[in-house]
Amino acid sequence: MSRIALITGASSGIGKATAMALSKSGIDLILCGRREDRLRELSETLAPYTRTTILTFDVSDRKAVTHAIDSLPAEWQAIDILVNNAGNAHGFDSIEVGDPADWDAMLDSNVKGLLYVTKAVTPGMVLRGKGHIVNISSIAGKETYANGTVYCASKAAVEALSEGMRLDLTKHGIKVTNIAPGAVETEFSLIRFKGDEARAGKVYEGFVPLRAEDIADCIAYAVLAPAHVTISDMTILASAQAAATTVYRK
Ligand code: 8X3
Repeated sequence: MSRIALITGASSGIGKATAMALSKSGIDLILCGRREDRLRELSETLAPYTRTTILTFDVSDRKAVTHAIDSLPAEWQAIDILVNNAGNAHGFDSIEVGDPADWDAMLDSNVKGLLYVTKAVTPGMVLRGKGHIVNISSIAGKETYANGTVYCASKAAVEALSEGMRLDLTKHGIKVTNIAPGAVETEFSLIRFKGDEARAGKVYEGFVPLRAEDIADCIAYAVLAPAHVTISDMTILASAQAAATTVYRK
């Protein structure tokens, strides 16, 4: 029987690339996101490879998360793999001028949203005595950089949550993998800089950034590892990147 994976933030970037990668291994997919049109398009692209279903909700809306996941038809309820990918950076400011609305948005999706989805999915995994949770953290969860304080704090929380989930859930046969990407060229910087394309483009200038597919390959590797192997942590940097903000540009 094929496995079922639920991916949050599946409409673009790392989430979408992960859906593509897992579909090639015949894993059935629950594609979650806020943009239904994009999810439908992805579902059609994946149709030759695997079965998919769509859930439209915002991870930061606790009731909507619970309602959406509880409403899954019986054949989709036994989720084997949860990829907690939804999250973003909002704003790039020194702490004294940071916008609390940006802080709320980051903590609500990157931390609380991840928890809400985990809460909706893990009881079933515990009952079945198996499962795999993949949390998408960041190099920013391991290093704090100026102007990214709250984003970094939100990802440091993801690091702690991955560790804690592993402590709580290993006894139930559930694996936990923490994935920490460096500079990946997606909509990430465009959202961080609120649509300023020139500023976002500069982040990836003069070196070859990671592609969403590079991270998806790592996620697929962790998910497809043999039953007795847990990939607990992976940090993936662009080759020109020595640390979060140390990038050698040409
Ligand atoms: C994104 C990576 O280094 O731009 O999570 O903060 S970084």
